[in-house]
Amino acid sequence: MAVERTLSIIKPDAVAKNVIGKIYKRFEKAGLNIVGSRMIHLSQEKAEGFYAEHKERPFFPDLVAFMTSGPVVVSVLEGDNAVVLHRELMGATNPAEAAPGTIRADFAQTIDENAVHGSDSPTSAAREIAYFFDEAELCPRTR
Ligand code: RTP
Ligand code: MG
Repeated sequence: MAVERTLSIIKPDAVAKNVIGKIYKRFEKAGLNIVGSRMIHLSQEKAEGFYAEHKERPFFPDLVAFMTSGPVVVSVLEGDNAVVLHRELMGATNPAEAAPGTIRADFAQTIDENAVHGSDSPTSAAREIAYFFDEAELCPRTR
């Protein structure tokens, strides 16, 4: 299977609940390597740019308000089939529909505050990783 990279965001609700470590543990247990990581409090402009594909959707203002409500952890995950594997670990967008044992089932309450973001395709992943990280900041494993 192809080694891929994907962008993870641990959203403000999950950071506020102090479950960064529990979420990272799931990535590591699944064999995803964390090759970039940073905590950041998104500005309105940065959040709007990140979610630009949704800017005409009715939920966009609430989404941006939520994403700027507190700090987030942005990470680059690397591994076989990373994009799909990460989405499987996250579970469905609406936590009420997320499979048992997924991050959203266990740590999210509502569709608006759903704990994590993950790139939805390798193309999105490339854009989203470049939105937060320079290539030189990423640290692939050497051992
Ligand atoms: P994300 O981009 O955050 O990883 O989530 P996703 O792919 O599972 O869902 P997406 O369709 O990209 O939507 C982005 C975020 O917008 C909020 N949303 N609210 N009220 C609604 O119908 C609705 N739909 C989407 C969610 O917080 C979702 O994570
Ligand atoms: Mg999405």
